[in-house]
Amino acid sequence: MIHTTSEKLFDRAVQVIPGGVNSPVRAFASVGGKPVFITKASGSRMWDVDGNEYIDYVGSWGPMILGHAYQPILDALRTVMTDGTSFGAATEREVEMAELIRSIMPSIEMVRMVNSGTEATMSAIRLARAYTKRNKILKFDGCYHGHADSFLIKAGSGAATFGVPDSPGVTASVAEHTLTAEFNNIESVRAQVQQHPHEIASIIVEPVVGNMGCIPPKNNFLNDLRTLCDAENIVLIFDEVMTGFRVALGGAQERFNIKPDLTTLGKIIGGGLPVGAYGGKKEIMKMIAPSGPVYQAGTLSGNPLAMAAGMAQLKILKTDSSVYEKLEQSGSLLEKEIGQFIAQKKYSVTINRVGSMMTLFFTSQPIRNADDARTCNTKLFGEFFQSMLNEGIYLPPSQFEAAFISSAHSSKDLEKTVKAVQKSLSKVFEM
Ligand code: HOZ
Repeated sequence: MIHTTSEKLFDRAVQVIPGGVNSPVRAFASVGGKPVFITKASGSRMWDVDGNEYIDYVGSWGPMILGHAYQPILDALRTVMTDGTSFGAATEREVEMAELIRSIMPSIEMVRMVNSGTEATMSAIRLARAYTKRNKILKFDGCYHGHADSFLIKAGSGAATFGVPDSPGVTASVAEHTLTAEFNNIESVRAQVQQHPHEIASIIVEPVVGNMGCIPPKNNFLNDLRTLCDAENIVLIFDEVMTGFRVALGGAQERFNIKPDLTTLGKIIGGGLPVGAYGGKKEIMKMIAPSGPVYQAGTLSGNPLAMAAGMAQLKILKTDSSVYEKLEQSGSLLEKEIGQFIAQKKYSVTINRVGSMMTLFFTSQPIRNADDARTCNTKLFGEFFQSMLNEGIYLPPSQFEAAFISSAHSSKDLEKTVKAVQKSLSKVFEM
Protein backbone atom coordinates (compact mmCIF):
# COMPACT_ATOMS: atom_id res chain seq x y z
CA MET A 1 0.00 0.00 0.00
CA ILE A 2 1.18 3.51 -0.76
CA HIS A 3 0.82 6.11 1.97
CA THR A 4 2.69 9.06 0.45
CA THR A 5 -0.06 11.66 0.95
CA SER A 6 -0.68 10.54 4.54
CA GLU A 7 3.04 10.77 5.25
CA LYS A 8 3.23 14.29 3.82
CA LEU A 9 0.18 15.34 5.86
CA PHE A 10 1.71 13.90 9.01
CA ASP A 11 4.95 15.83 8.39
CA ARG A 12 2.84 19.01 8.15
CA ALA A 13 0.73 18.02 11.15
CA VAL A 14 3.65 17.55 13.55
CA GLN A 15 4.66 21.18 12.91
CA VAL A 16 1.35 22.51 14.20
CA ILE A 17 -0.31 19.78 16.31
CA PRO A 18 1.50 18.09 19.23
CA GLY A 19 2.56 14.66 17.96
CA GLY A 20 0.64 15.41 14.74
CA VAL A 21 -2.65 14.12 16.18
CA ASN A 22 -5.49 15.50 18.28
CA SER A 23 -5.68 12.44 20.52
CA PRO A 24 -2.65 10.26 21.29
CA VAL A 25 -4.29 6.90 20.50
CA ARG A 26 -4.57 7.98 16.86
CA ALA A 27 -0.81 8.13 16.45
CA PHE A 28 0.99 5.02 15.27
CA ALA A 29 3.94 5.65 17.61
CA SER A 30 3.61 2.33 19.44
CA VAL A 31 3.12 0.27 16.28
CA GLY A 32 5.65 2.05 14.07
CA GLY A 33 5.16 4.24 11.02
CA LYS A 34 3.02 7.29 10.51
CA PRO A 35 -0.76 7.41 10.94
CA VAL A 36 -2.97 7.19 7.88
CA PHE A 37 -5.22 10.21 7.33
CA ILE A 38 -8.85 9.32 6.70
CA THR A 39 -11.04 11.13 4.18
CA LYS A 40 -14.33 9.25 4.38
CA ALA A 41 -16.09 6.19 5.71
CA SER A 42 -19.22 4.24 4.90
CA GLY A 43 -20.61 1.08 6.50
CA SER A 44 -17.69 -1.09 7.58
CA ARG A 45 -15.19 0.71 5.32
CA MET A 46 -12.87 3.71 5.57
CA TRP A 47 -10.69 5.33 2.92
CA ASP A 48 -7.49 7.28 3.40
CA VAL A 49 -6.12 10.29 1.51
CA ASP A 50 -4.09 7.96 -0.73
CA GLY A 51 -7.26 6.13 -1.78
CA ASN A 52 -6.55 2.97 0.25
CA GLU A 53 -9.62 1.13 1.50
CA TYR A 54 -9.83 -0.48 4.94
CA ILE A 55 -12.29 -2.64 6.85
CA ASP A 56 -12.52 -0.59 10.02
CA TYR A 57 -12.45 -2.16 13.49
CA VAL A 58 -11.96 1.11 15.40
CA GLY A 59 -15.38 2.56 14.59
CA SER A 60 -14.39 5.93 16.09
CA TRP A 61 -13.54 3.98 19.28
CA GLY A 62 -17.00 2.53 19.61
CA PRO A 63 -19.87 4.76 18.53
CA MET A 64 -20.20 3.52 14.96
CA ILE A 65 -22.03 0.40 16.10
CA LEU A 66 -24.32 0.52 13.04
CA GLY A 67 -21.46 1.36 10.67
CA HIS A 68 -20.23 4.65 9.29
CA ALA A 69 -22.44 7.25 7.58
CA TYR A 70 -25.57 5.36 8.62
CA GLN A 71 -28.46 6.77 6.61
CA PRO A 72 -31.01 7.39 9.43
CA ILE A 73 -28.35 9.33 11.37
CA LEU A 74 -27.45 11.42 8.33
CA ASP A 75 -31.13 12.07 7.67
CA ALA A 76 -31.70 13.16 11.28
CA LEU A 77 -28.75 15.54 11.06
CA ARG A 78 -29.92 17.04 7.78
CA THR A 79 -33.40 17.65 9.16
CA VAL A 80 -32.21 19.26 12.39
CA MET A 81 -29.36 21.41 11.12
CA THR A 82 -31.56 23.74 9.11
CA ASP A 83 -33.21 24.85 12.37
CA GLY A 84 -29.89 25.98 13.84
CA THR A 85 -26.86 24.24 15.29
CA SER A 86 -26.78 25.42 18.91
CA PHE A 87 -29.00 27.55 21.13
CA GLY A 88 -27.49 27.33 24.60
CA ALA A 89 -31.09 26.98 25.76
CA ALA A 90 -33.41 24.13 26.68
CA THR A 91 -34.86 21.98 23.87
CA GLU A 92 -37.45 19.22 23.63
CA ARG A 93 -34.87 16.82 22.20
CA GLU A 94 -32.89 16.84 25.47
CA VAL A 95 -35.98 15.70 27.34
CA GLU A 96 -36.63 12.98 24.76
CA MET A 97 -33.01 11.84 24.98
CA ALA A 98 -33.13 11.65 28.79
CA GLU A 99 -36.38 9.66 28.63
CA LEU A 100 -34.92 7.34 26.01
CA ILE A 101 -31.77 6.64 28.04
CA ARG A 102 -33.84 6.04 31.18
CA SER A 103 -36.09 3.61 29.32
CA ILE A 104 -33.07 1.57 28.22
CA MET A 105 -30.98 1.74 31.42
CA PRO A 106 -33.34 1.62 34.39
CA SER A 107 -30.57 2.37 36.93
CA ILE A 108 -30.48 5.84 35.38
CA GLU A 109 -33.38 7.69 36.97
CA MET A 110 -32.02 11.12 36.01
CA VAL A 111 -29.34 12.01 33.51
CA ARG A 112 -27.24 15.08 32.68
CA MET A 113 -25.87 15.47 29.13
CA VAL A 114 -22.28 16.62 28.67
CA ASN A 115 -19.90 16.70 25.70
CA SER A 116 -17.48 13.81 26.23
CA GLY A 117 -16.77 10.77 28.35
CA THR A 118 -14.05 12.73 30.18
CA GLU A 119 -16.58 15.35 31.22
CA ALA A 120 -19.00 12.64 32.32
CA THR A 121 -16.51 10.82 34.57
CA MET A 122 -15.00 13.94 36.13
CA SER A 123 -18.47 15.27 36.90
CA ALA A 124 -19.61 11.91 38.27
CA ILE A 125 -16.80 11.72 40.83
CA ARG A 126 -17.37 15.32 41.91
CA LEU A 127 -20.98 14.39 42.52
CA ALA A 128 -20.04 11.20 44.40
CA ARG A 129 -17.65 13.19 46.59
CA ALA A 130 -20.32 15.75 47.39
CA TYR A 131 -22.93 13.07 48.09
CA THR A 132 -20.75 11.03 50.46
CA LYS A 133 -18.76 13.98 51.87
CA ARG A 134 -15.61 11.90 51.29
CA ASN A 135 -12.56 12.74 49.20
CA LYS A 136 -11.02 9.57 47.83
CA ILE A 137 -11.95 7.55 44.76
CA LEU A 138 -10.80 4.09 43.82
CA LYS A 139 -10.04 3.09 40.24
CA PHE A 140 -8.45 0.01 38.71
CA ASP A 141 -4.94 -0.30 37.37
CA GLY A 142 -5.19 -0.08 33.56
CA CYS A 143 -8.72 1.31 33.44
CA TYR A 144 -9.09 4.61 31.62
CA HIS A 145 -11.81 7.10 32.44
CA GLY A 146 -10.77 10.03 30.28
CA HIS A 147 -8.05 12.53 30.98
CA ALA A 148 -9.23 14.46 34.05
CA ASP A 149 -6.46 14.74 36.65
CA SER A 150 -7.98 12.30 39.16
CA PHE A 151 -7.97 9.48 36.60
CA LEU A 152 -4.44 9.78 35.23
CA ILE A 153 -3.14 7.40 37.85
CA LYS A 154 -2.22 3.93 36.54
CA ALA A 155 -4.33 4.83 33.51
CA GLY A 156 -4.85 2.60 30.48
CA SER A 157 -5.52 3.40 26.81
CA GLY A 158 -3.17 5.99 25.28
CA ALA A 159 -1.62 6.72 28.70
CA ALA A 160 -0.49 3.07 28.98
CA THR A 161 0.43 2.89 25.29
CA PHE A 162 2.68 5.94 25.53
CA GLY A 163 4.14 5.10 28.96
CA VAL A 164 2.51 7.96 30.91
CA PRO A 165 -0.02 6.15 33.14
CA ASP A 166 0.79 8.70 35.88
CA SER A 167 0.92 11.91 33.90
CA PRO A 168 3.18 14.82 34.84
CA GLY A 169 1.04 17.86 35.59
CA VAL A 170 -1.24 15.96 37.96
CA THR A 171 -0.46 17.42 41.37
CA ALA A 172 0.46 15.19 44.30
CA SER A 173 -2.44 16.62 46.26
CA VAL A 174 -4.88 15.37 43.59
CA ALA A 175 -3.13 12.02 43.07
CA GLU A 176 -3.18 11.22 46.79
CA HIS A 177 -6.97 10.96 46.61
CA THR A 178 -6.97 8.35 43.85
CA LEU A 179 -6.51 4.83 45.18
CA THR A 180 -5.97 1.91 42.86
CA ALA A 181 -6.70 -1.80 42.95
CA GLU A 182 -6.33 -4.75 40.59
CA PHE A 183 -9.20 -5.46 38.20
CA ASN A 184 -10.84 -8.83 38.87
CA ASN A 185 -9.28 -8.99 42.34
CA ILE A 186 -11.87 -8.13 44.98
CA GLU A 187 -9.36 -8.72 47.80
CA SER A 188 -7.22 -5.85 46.49
CA VAL A 189 -10.31 -3.63 46.69
CA ARG A 190 -11.20 -4.81 50.20
CA ALA A 191 -7.63 -4.06 51.32
CA GLN A 192 -7.94 -0.45 50.13
CA VAL A 193 -11.34 -0.03 51.76
CA GLN A 194 -9.95 -1.35 55.05
CA GLN A 195 -6.93 0.92 54.89
CA HIS A 196 -9.12 3.97 54.22
CA PRO A 197 -12.25 3.54 56.36
CA HIS A 198 -15.07 6.01 55.52
CA GLU A 199 -12.75 7.89 53.15
CA ILE A 200 -13.73 6.43 49.77
CA ALA A 201 -16.49 8.33 47.97
CA SER A 202 -16.62 6.19 44.87
CA ILE A 203 -15.36 3.09 43.11
CA ILE A 204 -15.29 3.65 39.36
CA VAL A 205 -14.85 0.73 36.99
CA GLU A 206 -15.09 -0.19 33.33
CA PRO A 207 -17.39 -3.21 33.86
CA VAL A 208 -15.86 -4.79 30.78
CA VAL A 209 -12.47 -3.19 30.33
CA GLY A 210 -11.74 -1.81 26.89
CA ASN A 211 -8.78 0.38 27.70
CA MET A 212 -6.13 -2.25 28.39
CA GLY A 213 -7.54 -4.35 25.60
CA CYS A 214 -10.79 -6.20 26.16
CA ILE A 215 -10.96 -7.82 29.61
CA PRO A 216 -14.18 -9.38 30.88
CA PRO A 217 -15.05 -9.30 34.58
CA LYS A 218 -14.56 -12.61 36.42
CA ASN A 219 -17.72 -14.41 37.60
CA ASN A 220 -18.58 -12.51 40.76
CA PHE A 221 -16.32 -9.51 40.52
CA LEU A 222 -18.96 -6.89 39.69
CA ASN A 223 -21.38 -8.42 42.16
CA ASP A 224 -18.74 -8.33 44.89
CA LEU A 225 -18.06 -4.66 44.10
CA ARG A 226 -21.79 -3.94 44.45
CA THR A 227 -21.96 -5.72 47.81
CA LEU A 228 -18.87 -3.96 49.11
CA CYS A 229 -20.11 -0.53 48.01
CA ASP A 230 -23.48 -1.15 49.69
CA ALA A 231 -21.82 -2.21 52.93
CA GLU A 232 -19.45 0.79 52.98
CA ASN A 233 -21.80 3.46 51.55
CA ILE A 234 -19.52 3.94 48.55
CA VAL A 235 -21.00 5.19 45.26
CA LEU A 236 -20.45 2.55 42.57
CA ILE A 237 -19.87 4.11 39.15
CA PHE A 238 -19.93 2.01 36.00
CA ASP A 239 -18.01 3.76 33.26
CA GLU A 240 -20.00 2.51 30.29
CA VAL A 241 -18.55 4.95 27.75
CA MET A 242 -17.47 1.92 25.70
CA THR A 243 -19.81 -0.81 26.91
CA GLY A 244 -23.09 1.15 27.06
CA PHE A 245 -25.45 0.11 24.22
CA ARG A 246 -22.55 -2.08 23.01
CA VAL A 247 -22.18 -5.30 25.03
CA ALA A 248 -25.99 -5.34 25.35
CA LEU A 249 -28.64 -2.70 24.67
CA GLY A 250 -28.61 -1.80 28.38
CA GLY A 251 -24.82 -2.06 28.55
CA ALA A 252 -22.72 -4.19 30.89
CA GLN A 253 -25.17 -3.51 33.73
CA GLU A 254 -27.82 -5.36 31.75
CA ARG A 255 -25.49 -8.11 30.52
CA PHE A 256 -24.21 -8.88 34.05
CA ASN A 257 -27.40 -7.81 35.87
CA ILE A 258 -25.77 -5.37 38.34
CA LYS A 259 -27.18 -1.92 39.12
CA PRO A 260 -24.54 0.78 39.64
CA ASP A 261 -25.42 3.97 41.53
CA LEU A 262 -24.11 6.15 38.72
CA THR A 263 -23.28 5.41 35.08
CA THR A 264 -21.12 7.39 32.71
CA LEU A 265 -21.85 7.28 29.00
CA GLY A 266 -20.05 8.64 25.96
CA LYS A 267 -19.72 8.79 22.23
CA ILE A 268 -22.17 6.00 21.35
CA ILE A 269 -25.13 8.14 22.48
CA GLY A 270 -24.07 10.81 19.99
CA GLY A 271 -24.07 8.55 16.95
CA GLY A 272 -20.61 9.88 16.10
CA LEU A 273 -21.05 13.45 17.38
CA PRO A 274 -19.30 14.68 20.54
CA VAL A 275 -21.47 13.65 23.49
CA GLY A 276 -21.27 12.24 26.98
CA ALA A 277 -23.70 11.82 29.86
CA TYR A 278 -23.82 10.78 33.48
CA GLY A 279 -26.82 9.55 35.34
CA GLY A 280 -28.14 7.33 38.08
CA LYS A 281 -30.11 7.44 41.30
CA LYS A 282 -32.41 10.45 41.57
CA GLU A 283 -31.33 11.01 45.18
CA ILE A 284 -27.74 11.55 44.01
CA MET A 285 -28.44 13.28 40.70
CA LYS A 286 -30.68 15.89 42.35
CA MET A 287 -27.58 17.32 43.98
CA ILE A 288 -26.44 18.74 40.61
CA ALA A 289 -26.95 22.47 39.95
CA PRO A 290 -29.42 24.06 39.56
CA SER A 291 -31.48 21.59 41.60
CA GLY A 292 -28.58 21.14 44.04
CA PRO A 293 -25.23 22.66 44.99
CA VAL A 294 -22.82 20.55 42.89
CA TYR A 295 -21.80 22.77 40.00
CA GLN A 296 -21.41 21.48 36.46
CA ALA A 297 -22.32 23.24 33.21
CA GLY A 298 -21.75 23.38 29.44
CA THR A 299 -22.88 25.57 26.54
CA LEU A 300 -22.94 22.71 24.06
CA SER A 301 -24.40 20.13 26.45
CA GLY A 302 -27.51 18.61 24.85
CA ASN A 303 -26.57 20.15 21.51
CA PRO A 304 -29.42 19.69 18.99
CA LEU A 305 -27.30 17.98 16.32
CA ALA A 306 -25.74 15.58 18.82
CA MET A 307 -29.13 14.76 20.36
CA ALA A 308 -30.71 14.13 16.96
CA ALA A 309 -27.88 11.87 15.76
CA GLY A 310 -27.70 10.04 19.07
CA MET A 311 -31.44 9.46 19.30
CA ALA A 312 -31.61 8.21 15.72
CA GLN A 313 -28.99 5.60 16.63
CA LEU A 314 -30.43 4.66 20.04
CA LYS A 315 -33.95 4.25 18.66
CA ILE A 316 -32.70 1.72 16.12
CA LEU A 317 -30.70 -0.12 18.77
CA LYS A 318 -33.77 -0.17 21.02
CA THR A 319 -36.20 -1.47 18.44
CA ASP A 320 -34.09 -3.78 16.27
CA SER A 321 -32.85 -6.68 18.39
CA SER A 322 -31.29 -8.28 15.30
CA VAL A 323 -28.43 -5.77 15.69
CA TYR A 324 -27.19 -7.41 18.91
CA GLU A 325 -27.75 -10.92 17.51
CA LYS A 326 -25.62 -10.02 14.50
CA LEU A 327 -22.89 -8.40 16.62
CA GLU A 328 -22.71 -11.53 18.80
CA GLN A 329 -22.58 -13.82 15.75
CA SER A 330 -19.88 -11.77 14.06
CA GLY A 331 -17.77 -11.59 17.23
CA SER A 332 -18.17 -15.28 17.87
CA LEU A 333 -17.23 -16.18 14.29
CA LEU A 334 -14.04 -14.09 14.44
CA GLU A 335 -13.13 -15.53 17.84
CA LYS A 336 -13.75 -19.11 16.72
CA GLU A 337 -11.95 -18.96 13.37
CA ILE A 338 -8.97 -17.01 14.66
CA GLY A 339 -8.85 -19.04 17.88
CA GLN A 340 -8.74 -22.34 15.99
CA PHE A 341 -5.91 -21.10 13.81
CA ILE A 342 -3.91 -19.90 16.83
CA ALA A 343 -4.43 -23.21 18.64
CA GLN A 344 -3.45 -25.22 15.60
CA LYS A 345 -0.27 -23.18 15.05
CA LYS A 346 0.46 -22.92 18.79
CA TYR A 347 1.08 -19.18 18.52
CA SER A 348 1.42 -17.20 21.76
CA VAL A 349 -1.77 -15.19 21.34
CA THR A 350 -4.76 -14.99 23.69
CA ILE A 351 -8.15 -13.79 22.48
CA ASN A 352 -10.56 -11.96 24.79
CA ARG A 353 -14.01 -11.06 23.58
CA VAL A 354 -17.25 -9.77 25.02
CA GLY A 355 -19.94 -9.39 22.34
CA SER A 356 -18.55 -7.06 19.70
CA MET A 357 -15.46 -5.96 21.69
CA MET A 358 -12.37 -8.04 21.10
CA THR A 359 -8.57 -8.04 21.54
CA LEU A 360 -5.78 -10.33 20.39
CA PHE A 361 -3.16 -10.20 23.15
CA PHE A 362 0.34 -11.21 22.09
CA THR A 363 1.00 -13.54 25.01
CA SER A 364 -0.07 -17.09 25.82
CA GLN A 365 -1.29 -16.35 29.32
CA PRO A 366 -4.87 -15.50 30.26
CA ILE A 367 -5.51 -11.76 30.47
CA ARG A 368 -7.45 -10.84 33.61
CA ASN A 369 -5.85 -7.53 34.64
CA ALA A 370 -3.28 -4.87 33.74
CA ASP A 371 -0.28 -6.90 34.91
CA ASP A 372 -1.34 -9.73 32.59
CA ALA A 373 -1.77 -7.27 29.71
CA ARG A 374 1.72 -5.90 30.34
CA THR A 375 3.22 -9.32 29.58
CA CYS A 376 2.27 -8.88 25.92
CA ASN A 377 4.93 -8.66 23.25
CA THR A 378 4.09 -5.17 21.99
CA LYS A 379 6.78 -5.31 19.32
CA LEU A 380 5.12 -8.34 17.73
CA PHE A 381 1.74 -6.62 18.04
CA GLY A 382 3.19 -3.63 16.13
CA GLU A 383 4.38 -5.90 13.31
CA PHE A 384 1.00 -7.63 13.25
CA PHE A 385 -0.80 -4.26 13.13
CA GLN A 386 1.33 -3.10 10.15
CA SER A 387 0.73 -6.33 8.28
CA MET A 388 -3.03 -6.09 8.89
CA LEU A 389 -3.04 -2.48 7.69
CA ASN A 390 -1.28 -3.59 4.55
CA GLU A 391 -4.00 -6.23 4.08
CA GLY A 392 -6.63 -3.47 4.29
CA ILE A 393 -7.71 -4.02 7.91
CA TYR A 394 -7.69 -0.99 10.23
CA LEU A 395 -7.22 -2.11 13.86
CA PRO A 396 -6.70 0.05 16.96
CA PRO A 397 -3.03 1.07 16.77
CA SER A 398 -2.17 -0.21 20.26
CA GLN A 399 -2.03 -3.53 22.09
CA PHE A 400 -3.95 -1.88 24.92
CA GLU A 401 -7.20 -1.20 23.08
CA ALA A 402 -10.28 -3.17 22.06
CA ALA A 403 -11.39 -3.64 18.46
CA PHE A 404 -15.05 -2.89 17.76
CA ILE A 405 -17.26 -4.82 15.34
CA SER A 406 -20.29 -3.09 13.82
CA SER A 407 -23.52 -4.48 12.41
CA ALA A 408 -22.31 -3.25 9.02
CA HIS A 409 -19.48 -5.82 8.95
CA SER A 410 -20.62 -8.38 6.37
CA SER A 411 -19.71 -12.06 6.24
CA LYS A 412 -17.34 -11.18 3.39
CA ASP A 413 -15.66 -8.58 5.62
CA LEU A 414 -15.25 -11.15 8.38
CA GLU A 415 -13.90 -13.75 5.95
CA LYS A 416 -11.37 -11.28 4.60
CA THR A 417 -10.41 -10.33 8.17
CA VAL A 418 -9.82 -13.95 9.21
CA LYS A 419 -7.61 -14.53 6.15
CA ALA A 420 -5.65 -11.35 6.88
CA VAL A 421 -5.18 -12.37 10.53
CA GLN A 422 -3.94 -15.82 9.49
CA LYS A 423 -1.51 -14.34 6.98
CA SER A 424 -0.29 -11.66 9.38
CA LEU A 425 0.16 -14.01 12.35
CA SER A 426 2.10 -16.47 10.18
CA LYS A 427 4.26 -13.62 8.97
CA VAL A 428 5.13 -12.23 12.41
CA PHE A 429 5.60 -15.59 14.15
CA GLU A 430 7.50 -17.31 11.38
CA MET A 431 9.72 -14.50 10.19
N1 HOZ B 1 -10.77 5.61 25.41
C1 HOZ B 1 -10.71 5.72 23.98
C2 HOZ B 1 -9.66 4.82 23.46
N2 HOZ B 1 -9.47 3.73 24.29
C3 HOZ B 1 -10.61 7.13 23.65
C4 HOZ B 1 -10.13 7.48 22.32
C5 HOZ B 1 -9.18 8.62 22.45
O1 HOZ B 1 -8.60 8.78 23.54
O2 HOZ B 1 -9.00 9.30 21.45
